[in-house]
Amino acid sequence: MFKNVIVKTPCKAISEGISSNPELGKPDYEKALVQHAAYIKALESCGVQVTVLPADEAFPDSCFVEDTAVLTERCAIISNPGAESRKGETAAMLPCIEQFYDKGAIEFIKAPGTLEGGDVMMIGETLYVGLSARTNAEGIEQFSKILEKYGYKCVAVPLEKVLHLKTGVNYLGGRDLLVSGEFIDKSEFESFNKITVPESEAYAANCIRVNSAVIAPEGYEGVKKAVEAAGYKVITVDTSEFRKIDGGLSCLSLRF
Ligand code: CIR
Repeated sequence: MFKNVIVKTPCKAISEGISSNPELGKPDYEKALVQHAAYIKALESCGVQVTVLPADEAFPDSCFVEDTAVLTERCAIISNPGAESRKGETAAMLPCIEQFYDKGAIEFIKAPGTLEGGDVMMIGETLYVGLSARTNAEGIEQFSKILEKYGYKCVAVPLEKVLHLKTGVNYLGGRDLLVSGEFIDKSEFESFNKITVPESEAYAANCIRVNSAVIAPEGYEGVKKAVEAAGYKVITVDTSEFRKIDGGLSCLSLRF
């Protein structure tokens, strides 16, 4: 069960966020605010307490708080984003995390190691971490040592195409994983029950399970039906503006 969620209000500079899909256009700030507010409502309907941090104009991608930290029951790990323009986001997040964790239980990924939280998926006591364009081998090495100290296991998963691990694989509950593209056949996940997302709905592989429900992006009926058929209650929210800069549902929050 998650009790807490941290989110950050999108800033006006969101229009300058990093995008691998410039053909989708730039996010509309006003629309992003409306969608973000609906996202918070959806989270609250799942019984979590949402901490909303103010917008930070210095960092266009700063609403994607997931990338700044990995929060577990036993420790918080402050990341070191691989994207140059995002590195300063972690310092801004630290005071908030200090309100929830003892100083001694806050760890840090340090340069030359890089790691972004979007590359980390936690299933029980195992944390899968993507070796990606944003998370390097040194970052994973540091992460693994930290996790070992707290009794967690780390499994590295080399990525081939997607931005982050959770762009294409997300844990729903029990043994259920939502998988798309390169994750359909990866050996690391062969023992799971896989709900396969078709290429045409690949964006919706990034859903989040929050207590009694799965929050999914609006407009991906195939994924919604498949997740419902697996026995989950689904809540949908419109994420069109975040999608324009490669942001999904998980990226917008830290859940713990
Ligand atoms: C970036 O490229 O860093 C942002 N535009 C999108 C971050 C998405 N975060 C995530 O998947 N955890």
